[in-house]
Amino acid sequence: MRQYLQCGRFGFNLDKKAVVMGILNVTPDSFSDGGRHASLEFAVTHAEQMIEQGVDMIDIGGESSRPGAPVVPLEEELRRVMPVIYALRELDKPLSIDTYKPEVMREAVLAGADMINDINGFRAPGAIEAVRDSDCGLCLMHMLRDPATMQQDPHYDDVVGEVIAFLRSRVDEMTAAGIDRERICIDPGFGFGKTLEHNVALVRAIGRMRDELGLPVLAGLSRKSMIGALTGKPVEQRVAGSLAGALAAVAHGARIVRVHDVAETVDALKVWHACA
Ligand code: 7PM
Repeated sequence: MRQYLQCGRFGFNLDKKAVVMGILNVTPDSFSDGGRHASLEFAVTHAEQMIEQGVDMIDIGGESSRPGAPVVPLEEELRRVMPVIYALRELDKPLSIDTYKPEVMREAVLAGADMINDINGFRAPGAIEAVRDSDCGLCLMHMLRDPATMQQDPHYDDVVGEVIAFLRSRVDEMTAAGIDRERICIDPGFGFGKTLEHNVALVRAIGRMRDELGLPVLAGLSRKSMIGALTGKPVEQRVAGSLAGALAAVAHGARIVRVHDVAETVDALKVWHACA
């Protein structure tokens, strides 16, 4: 199976190696807030640092999807995200926008975003239409219910089968709308309505997911509670655990890893690919 992902101005050949998506949070709680100007400066500096460290694409997120976190109003999300897209566009790195709001998708695509990363799998009314007529990449993630309720005693009869079935139905709806498969990658959504056991089963099933849907898999394990549960470490001490998670995902067939710790992940993948 050939693994390629069309991402706006860029195209990724994923046959031989995995690529690193660096997380850029532009939520005001991700730094000590000194106002909008300071937060834009902070985001640009962080992005430049990730580029120096060898990041392959930058994932810009303006809404925290933490379970129970307050929903960010549309206008506020646009105020956070749009200046960052404009500021980073000239850096010539693929820009992904982490949003489930169709209006943000539309604005981001107009501003030249290369990828839309939707934790909601483009289920919002108008989401598919918002991205259909562009050539941006699309990350389609599985989430159980919604961020407010997803971690309330998540249950599956067959977690792998159900996640694959969900992703298949979303891919089918998007391709039926005329979207090219080359634009789509899939993501089991680690931590989004999953217990530790569910997450582990899904890491082990990445190869099956890729083969059954014939699409590249993105894995986001970085600093998540799964890493905390396995190591007993708080979030600021999860770098080594997250690296092991990223390598395990790649060993199982993931081709995009979404991470906070770009320098460490880039090094780990260089060694991994040389020895794999
Ligand atoms: C609070 C809770 C803050 C959870 C942030 C998060 C993914 C994603 C996120 C993922 C894709 C985090 C998450 N996770 N997009 N966005 N895949 N495609 O830990 O796993 O980064 S937000």
